[in-house]
Amino acid sequence: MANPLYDTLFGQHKGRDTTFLHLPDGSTLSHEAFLCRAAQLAHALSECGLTAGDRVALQINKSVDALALYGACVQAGLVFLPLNPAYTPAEIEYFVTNSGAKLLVADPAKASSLVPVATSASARLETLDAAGNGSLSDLAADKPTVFDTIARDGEDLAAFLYTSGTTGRSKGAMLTQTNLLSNAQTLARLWQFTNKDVLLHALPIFHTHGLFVATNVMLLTGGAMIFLPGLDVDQLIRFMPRATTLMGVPTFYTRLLDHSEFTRDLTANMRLFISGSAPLLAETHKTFEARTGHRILERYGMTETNMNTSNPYDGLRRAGTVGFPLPDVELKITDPKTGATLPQGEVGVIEVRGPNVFKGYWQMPDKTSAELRSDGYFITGDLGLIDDAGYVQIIGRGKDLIISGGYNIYPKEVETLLDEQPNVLESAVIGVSHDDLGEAPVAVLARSKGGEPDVETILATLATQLARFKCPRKCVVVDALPRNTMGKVQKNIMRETYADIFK
Ligand code: MLC
Ligand code: AMP
Repeated sequence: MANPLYDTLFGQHKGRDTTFLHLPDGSTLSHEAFLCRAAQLAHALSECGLTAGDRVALQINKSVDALALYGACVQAGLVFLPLNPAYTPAEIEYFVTNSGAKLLVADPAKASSLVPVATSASARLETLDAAGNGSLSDLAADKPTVFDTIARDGEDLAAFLYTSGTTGRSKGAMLTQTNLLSNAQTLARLWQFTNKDVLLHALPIFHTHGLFVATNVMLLTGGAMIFLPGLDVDQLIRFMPRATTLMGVPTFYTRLLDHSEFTRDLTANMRLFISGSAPLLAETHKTFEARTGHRILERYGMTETNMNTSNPYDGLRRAGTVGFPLPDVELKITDPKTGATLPQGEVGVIEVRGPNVFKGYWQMPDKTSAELRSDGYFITGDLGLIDDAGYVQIIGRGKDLIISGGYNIYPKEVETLLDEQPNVLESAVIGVSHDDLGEAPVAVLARSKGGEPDVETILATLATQLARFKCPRKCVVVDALPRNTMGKVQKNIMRETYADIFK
């Protein structure tokens, strides 16, 4: 029976003893061994009572089993819903409840704090740690290493990735098999991946970049990954001579450039460095080329759309641009007020259409119709233009969003909590330029009449409710937030005022 995503990414490798994963301890895992583990986990998921279309939420550290669980979900027709291990139980509760996930897979160390979450969401709780131990692993241990793949078609859902909104709660972006597969096929062709490639994989696998762009392309083409738990630049340097490609957020590249052992010689075996998820400064692009002789290939994507544009593999990779629309993606720049298409060179909202564009937000028809036009164009909320040579440039964001080290922070979510704190009249959270993370959140608190906010206590309170990466790195207290004559808070003025706060 057909299951296009499973058959094309995973099933094609059945019986192949080629290396799929190189692990930091020197061990390797073949494609066949990986498929066997995924099949055992698929049996374990079935034993948990899950059937096609059910959501599986997981908040576990990056590991071989975490990746095998992705394969297991695809094979069993389940919807894969990975969550950042940095999220607090309060954040997880929303995702599990909203998605109606039937199963939550957690790290054993966090399981006790997630029991109330699972109970209130009526989800079953199983555990799995980075070493492959836990109750789900126990269930999988004695299972057969083959599993009858559940039939699915291209329109069936394969994954939910939650993305926050400028207003209200996070939205579950529903991604179909075709969304994922078409994008992997396009990228693999464009970036000329083959089974000879070895990708240095140091990204998290709960976001589009590390999960779909990196992993799906490598599965599709049969190459191998040096699979690292996270970004440790010493490790990148150690493994780089054995790799051919790297995908990273801009912080990867600025940290590499800060390392004295990152030299042209070290990159001699590399054929491609790819950057995305946040703007790569033209300066970083140029410094990188001067140091290594490689021009970083920058591309642009989103949770809702996978990848939309890419600089060319052959041809000029233009610093400060995200290249051309992918071959199967249509892109236009529109007037934010009227939706009319703007001429080349003018700044407007970037809209995209193609097989990569998601199906909508889970159980949020209003939000879906506000962002996904009936003709299939998705309104990205990014502001950009198409330059004279056809390259897309991202100029800014129409949405109030901070991207810190490739993670999205929606100021509204943080401001809502800050506004509830003692002696805070109101707050504004802004993104300020940060050498390492690109930008980082700063909170500006307006004191209430006669009161003084206790910044330290406020930050400590926030840390119990929000993932650490969302917590402001600096907090300033003022008498009043700057407002324009219409009474609207002027974040641009605050961004200027505090521009040097991290210098
Ligand atoms: C970690 N911390 C961050 C942070 N990452 N703070 C702000 N922004 C970040 N991105 C905080 C931790 O909470 C901790 O705080 C401290 O920094 C050290 O944590 P760490 O885990 O040791 O950090 P580090 O390993 O240095 O991680 C930095 C990073 C990582 C940049 C390598 O954040 C990362 O891998 N980012 C990639 C994100 C990504 O994959 N995005 C793709 C989205 S998909 P404390 O207080 O506890 O000390 C997408 C679509 C597309 O956007 O186009 O690709
Ligand atoms: P996410 O919701 O996490 O998928 O983040 C998607 C957002 O990241 C996009 O809407 C852009 O604002 C931003 N983004 C992704 N790639 C790039 C890039 N190469 N340059 C600038 N911004 C980017």
